[in-house]
Amino acid sequence: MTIYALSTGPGVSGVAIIRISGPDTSKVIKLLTNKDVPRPREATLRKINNIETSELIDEGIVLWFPGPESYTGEDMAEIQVHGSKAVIEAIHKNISNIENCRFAEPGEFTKLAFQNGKINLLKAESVADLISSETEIQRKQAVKIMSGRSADKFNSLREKLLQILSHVEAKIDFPDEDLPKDILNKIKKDTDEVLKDIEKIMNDQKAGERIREGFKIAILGPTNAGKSSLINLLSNRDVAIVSEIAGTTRDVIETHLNIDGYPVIVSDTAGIRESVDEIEKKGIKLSLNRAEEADLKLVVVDAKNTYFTDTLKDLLDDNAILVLNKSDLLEKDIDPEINRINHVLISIKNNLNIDKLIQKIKNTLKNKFITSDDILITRERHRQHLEQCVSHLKRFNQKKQVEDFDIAAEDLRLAARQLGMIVGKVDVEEILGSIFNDFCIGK
Ligand SMILES: Nc1nc2c(ncn2[C@@H]2O[C@H](COP(=O)(O)OP(=O)(O)OP(=O)(O)O)[C@@H](O)[C@H]2O)c(=O)[nH]1
Ligand SMILES: [Mg+2]
Repeated sequence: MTIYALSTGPGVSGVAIIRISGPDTSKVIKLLTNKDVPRPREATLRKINNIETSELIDEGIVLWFPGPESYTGEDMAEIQVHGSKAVIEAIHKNISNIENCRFAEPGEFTKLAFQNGKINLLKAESVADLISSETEIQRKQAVKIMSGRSADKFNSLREKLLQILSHVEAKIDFPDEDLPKDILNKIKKDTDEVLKDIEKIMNDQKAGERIREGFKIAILGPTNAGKSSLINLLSNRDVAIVSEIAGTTRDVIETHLNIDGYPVIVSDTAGIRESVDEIEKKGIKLSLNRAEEADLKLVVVDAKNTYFTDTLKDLLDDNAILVLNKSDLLEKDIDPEINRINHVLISIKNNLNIDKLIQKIKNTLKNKFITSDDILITRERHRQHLEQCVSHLKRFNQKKQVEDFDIAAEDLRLAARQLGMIVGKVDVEEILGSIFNDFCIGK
């Protein structure tokens, strides 16, 4: 099958690129241009014609990438035309009428690249991450994974396991043979090393996933404290309704922001108070759920009314910043007991100390992402394979006795397989769908 799709963004643009990949690519180009394919990888101006009527559709650049030296590994071409809906549609329609040609599925070009051994699975995922990166730190992370550092690490750990496995298998295959005495100790020591390495990789506070998905900040506190006013201020637009009526916000309101390159998802929540209203009670429950999931809690309280219920006290842990709002209304000093807690005193109304609050948020983000240089895990999928690997290795270590050796080998094999699945070194058909479905068409 030969596939085709628009690879540039939809809508009107100066230039649009249509990509074609598959065995009939050269036929497509010949039919559309009425000429032979251009020289490989040389931008060549061609007239693109309607195949049936020979009527000119547009003029553009044709690039010919004969396989296997192409992105997908197959014969490929790119047609660069004017980015008009009508031009793109006309070209698509013409290609669709050619035998064995069909519109590409989301991520199919990259999937082909992986299947044809052009890139590994981690690189394929990082292509998707780079395309969807919105902040600088996300871009940097995607490019780093793309360069292959994580793949190298996971591959080397897998190689180590396979090496240990060969020692174990030697022992199984030649049970009577006198293997060096210390071989058992070495096997144990080597697996322990791999185990420690993996546990270290996993002990990353999920920074990689946070960078990819966004750092979760929940705004919490009693009713009327100014929580919705704060989310509006941070996002620079009216995302939530603000009113002097206590209990205005009922649902969780979420907005994605970029704070100094760090991607964050801020949620405004229902004010916490004793309530008999069923809907409000549900809202408060959602608030408390958000508090649990959050990487950082902003507990907003009215500065002149700082009575803390037990629920509010519970929220103020290491992952919380206490925000005392409405400083403009403050007539006397803050309650000395509250003053002792680390806090920021602000007035959203008068725009006072907001920069200080943002600085405090930024510092927290920086501290959380401080290990960003060592990040190797960017998706839950990677973490799950590593967890599985660790549990197989632990099982293997328990069976270190000579008698258990043949079953122990299976644990090692399974552990190595899990590492292989991260990079895509083993049969991974089962996970392919879920990965490439996240892509957009034309990638
Ligand atoms: N004086 C003063 N009023 C403020 C300040 N910040 C917010 N307000 C007002 O306080 C009231 C409540 O603000 P909201 O942002 O709706 O409060 P909330 O915490 O979201 O309230 P709920 O959704 O009911 O839980 C509104 O009338 C705001 O205009 C401030 O810094 N100073
Ligand atoms: Mg509100």
